Amino acid sequence: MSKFISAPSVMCANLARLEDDLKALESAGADELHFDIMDGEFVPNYTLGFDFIRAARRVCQLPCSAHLMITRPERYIQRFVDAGCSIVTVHVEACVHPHRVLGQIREAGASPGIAINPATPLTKLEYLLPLVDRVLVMTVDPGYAGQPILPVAFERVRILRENIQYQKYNAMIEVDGNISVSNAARLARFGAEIFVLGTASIFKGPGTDFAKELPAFKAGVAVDKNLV
Ligand code: S6P
Ligand code: MG
Repeated sequence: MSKFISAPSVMCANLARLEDDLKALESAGADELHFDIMDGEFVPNYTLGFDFIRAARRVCQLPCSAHLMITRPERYIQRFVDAGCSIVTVHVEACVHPHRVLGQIREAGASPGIAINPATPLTKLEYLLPLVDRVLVMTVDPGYAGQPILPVAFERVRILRENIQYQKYNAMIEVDGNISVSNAARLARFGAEIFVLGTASIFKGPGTDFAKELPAFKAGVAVDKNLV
């Protein structure tokens, strides 16, 4: 049976009450925290940084995963690991020498991931798949929460999963962007195992009851998976 790893997107939390939200996510059974790091250049937005991750680590024990939407991420790998990230994912479009950057992440003691935008050919990943623990397939153009899914995402996950299986690699597939119950179910059928949860799933605004929303989301996906 395929895995189901839930990765709530911290940028969608109530930042004014971060500690409450993180503790509630942890006790609701979230598997890891997804931190979106944006530099205003690779994507047209700014979000979280080192001190923010450090602060989250002080109040919550969940593994921290950094999704780096920044140009030349090799400059900051060690600092994200030092801030407490055990998973670091860089964009294939943002690295001039991705083999080197993925090696840097592994050497720093973290688990490397490679992310890919919806318009980038999957063949760009061909020589990188043996080096990563996960591939983050963007299902929207990165930069903002609350966007509609790009339908091409489904086919991309299916093709990538077939390729990973055929080559006998171990990389897991993570999906990010409008991961609603029905989209998650379809993506799971096609081979996704890590789901970034944002406004389309469990974040319903300040005061969200994660003890209710997270199990409801998982149950909904389990039901829908048999229907799609
Ligand atoms: C967006 C970022 C994502 C968002 C997530 C929000 O570029 O990489 O991780 O936080 O997509 O989810 P939703 O459900 O609002 O699309
Ligand atoms: Mg993300």
